[in-house]
Amino acid sequence: MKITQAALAQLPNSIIKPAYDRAATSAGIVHFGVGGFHRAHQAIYTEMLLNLGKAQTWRICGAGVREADRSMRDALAAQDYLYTLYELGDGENTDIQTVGVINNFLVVQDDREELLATLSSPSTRIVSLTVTEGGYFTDDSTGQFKASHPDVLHDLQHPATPNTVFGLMTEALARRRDAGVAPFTVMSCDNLPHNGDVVRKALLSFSALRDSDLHDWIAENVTFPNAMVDRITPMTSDAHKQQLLDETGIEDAWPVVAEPFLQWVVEDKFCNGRPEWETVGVQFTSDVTPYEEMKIGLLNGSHLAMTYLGALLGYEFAHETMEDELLCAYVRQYMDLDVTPLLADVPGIDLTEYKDTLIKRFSNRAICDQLARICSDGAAKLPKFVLTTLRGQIQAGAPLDRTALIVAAWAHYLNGVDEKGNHYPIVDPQSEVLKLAVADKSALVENILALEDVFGSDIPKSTAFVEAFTCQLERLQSQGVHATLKQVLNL
Ligand code: CS2
Repeated sequence: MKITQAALAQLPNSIIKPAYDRAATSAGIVHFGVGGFHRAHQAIYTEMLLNLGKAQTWRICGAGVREADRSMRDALAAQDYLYTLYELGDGENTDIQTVGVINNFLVVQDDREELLATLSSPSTRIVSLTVTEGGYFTDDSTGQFKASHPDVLHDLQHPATPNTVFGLMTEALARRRDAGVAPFTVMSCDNLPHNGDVVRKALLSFSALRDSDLHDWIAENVTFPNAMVDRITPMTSDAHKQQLLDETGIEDAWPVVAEPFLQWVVEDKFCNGRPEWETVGVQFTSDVTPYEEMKIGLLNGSHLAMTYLGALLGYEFAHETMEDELLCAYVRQYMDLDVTPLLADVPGIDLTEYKDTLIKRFSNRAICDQLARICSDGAAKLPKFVLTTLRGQIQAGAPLDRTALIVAAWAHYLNGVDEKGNHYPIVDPQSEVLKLAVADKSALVENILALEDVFGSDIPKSTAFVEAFTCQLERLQSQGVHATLKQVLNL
């Protein structure tokens, strides 16, 4: 059965459905980047509230600026913006839910004026974003806004017909200010350390280049809460869709698959109101830093620790890396010996338990989380997920071999062929530059470390790191993954 508003009543009772009248509710959030993660996380928290009869004015209007967003828009529009959340846990009670929180979807290429009007409307009180780690036009090595990026230049030259998220938000905020309408909160839900500060810096940099008065108004009136977000959400594969159809009879063009676990810790800094998300388990705090450092360092860092080595071994899914004893032991040592010593106390969290839960979550066989997904965009992920840990270790004079192995595994992975001789694509906006950097084996170390927007200018200056990196890379090249792991584990 295809899911649509009309079909809702015929869905089996085992499926959770919107418990509210969709027609009697309206949107208060515009969200840029409606991918799997948003639909399994912020959208679900908001749907839970709607199901409790709350948040009636806080439904979500999807927004897109990329070509790829059109396909999600088309899939959802054909289903009255309904979609299925397909939870998959190992032996846990899992839910299948039809989600009604999205009420519209606008992509800039087709609906620019309507999108600007929605962003400018007093009813829009939060603009949220999951535009990926690389979507903030920020140079990772300096933290500076990439003001000379062609898309930024386009939007500065055409302020009333922008294409980027920052051009759109700035134009909408200008219209709000001129009309005496209160601004919206800008809330990043991307996996970035201090994501609120990052989006603030990008928006203020952009608006300063456009109009200094507008910049000052935004700086004074708009808030940018930092947030820690967490839920493992694989790419929806054809196998997932088929499994859903076989299990439930539901035919969904783009369901979202996720693990049962979900967590969101947000700073309570909303300049124009917010849904009562605390009612459904969201934790509000005045400082999200210890939570995000824990989550990004331990979860996302470990993901990178397992993924490049796992891909080199020819594994396809995250759980297979946990079934590999050497790889699993290495990931746990990385968490315990490298990341944990650098973490501050996290209020209310027992780190040992947290790490045990992570291993369990990574071992979930039911979701089939693709290593290809985790491997993608390495050049943007490494600096945020691993190099912060590395910098802390360099400063502390700690041993660097395990962390250096993550970087070496990435560099070796960029050759595009695993230990079984199978070729795979390098999915990264910078793939051409990266492939070039590893093309000449004799200059590989220098060429990789010369990628300044990944490593900055400080990391290549650490002789301890360069030595550790070179050693791990040589072992991977000459002895392979398992032999390298044995040595790093002192076995
Ligand atoms: C992953 C994340 O993309 C990645 O590299 O580490 O998407 C991860 O699954 C989520 O952050 C979990 O919350």
